[in-house]
Amino acid sequence: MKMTFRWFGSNEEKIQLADIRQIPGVTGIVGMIMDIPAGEVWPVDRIKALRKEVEDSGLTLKVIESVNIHDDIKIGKPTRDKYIENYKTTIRNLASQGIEVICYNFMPVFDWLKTDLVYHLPDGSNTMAFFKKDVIDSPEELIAAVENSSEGFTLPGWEPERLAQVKTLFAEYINVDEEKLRENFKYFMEAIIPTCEEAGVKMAIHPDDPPFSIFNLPRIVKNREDLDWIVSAVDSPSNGITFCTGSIGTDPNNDIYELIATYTKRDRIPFAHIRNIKFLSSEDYYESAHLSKEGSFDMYKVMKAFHDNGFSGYARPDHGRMIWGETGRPGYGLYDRALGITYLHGLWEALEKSKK
Ligand code: DNO
Ligand code: MN
Repeated sequence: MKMTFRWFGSNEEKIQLADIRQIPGVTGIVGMIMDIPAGEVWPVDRIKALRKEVEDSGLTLKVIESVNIHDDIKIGKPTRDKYIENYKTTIRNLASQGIEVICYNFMPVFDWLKTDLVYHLPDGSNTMAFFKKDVIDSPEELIAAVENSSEGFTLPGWEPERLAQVKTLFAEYINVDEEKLRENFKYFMEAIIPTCEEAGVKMAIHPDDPPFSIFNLPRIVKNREDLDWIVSAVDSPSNGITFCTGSIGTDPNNDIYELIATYTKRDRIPFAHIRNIKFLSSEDYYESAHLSKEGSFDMYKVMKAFHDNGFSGYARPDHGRMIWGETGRPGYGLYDRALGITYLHGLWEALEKSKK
């Protein structure tokens, strides 16, 4: 297991590489170039500059999260071929700078969704939460619910100025059901996987968050059946999964320990997001601290499933709470993620030593 920390860039957040460098056991950054729109080529000089900045601070840059997929690819429009060519160029450019893993998702229109970005816990910290009743009939109602409970923060991608665009996109998905979305996924993967193999890059799909359909949009990364289909759609080690416990595990029917064991054994997890959640009902939950006793997952079993099946990929603690008065991008504070890392390392060390 190689422990990493997600970083959005020096212009994007207060946390600096020098801070991350001081978290014990962290060797690398999960990086991103925020201002390149989905569909455009990532230029080599931009990647090189990011790499240099990260390496100068004593860390490595081996994982990118995310190179987002243009909606025309997911919808299957004729323009998709141009975007696929751009994606291939981006893969080659990233590989030329030593990148090994590209995390991405295949969710139509928008990325992850929570209904509360600032949910207060009794200990004085706050975290993100999901209440199914707030994902009502329309995007507008959802936005209102989020605004109400999030103290000025907005869901990324749902900013008011983007709403008109979001609505047009919804209309474009009208004829895209799950079958069609799968077909479009396969078309995309068949086109890019040979490039990945050649360049030595692994694609790692992030599960849908939450793992069910919202506003009638199709979703194809929700459960074991979906994951099985995905890894077989193009049978290559370059077609992998970002195993995110806190997304796929929010459906209580998904046995995360089993799933981790299965896909680790099959060598299809180049990247893992490891965190805990606390169920408030079978569908509502908040993102708890990482410890088993703070949430609903058995984190020892999670780490054991990775460990005992030979996990050697990159991992990050995923989201954390906001603690000790920290403010900023919800889920991405420094302190609670650092605490989470230390705990995950503790579990890992115990697993390593008890094996001998
Ligand atoms: C949330 C993240 C996601 C993830 C994308 C991957 O914080 O886990 O935004 O980066 O879904 O493409
Ligand atoms: Mn995740």
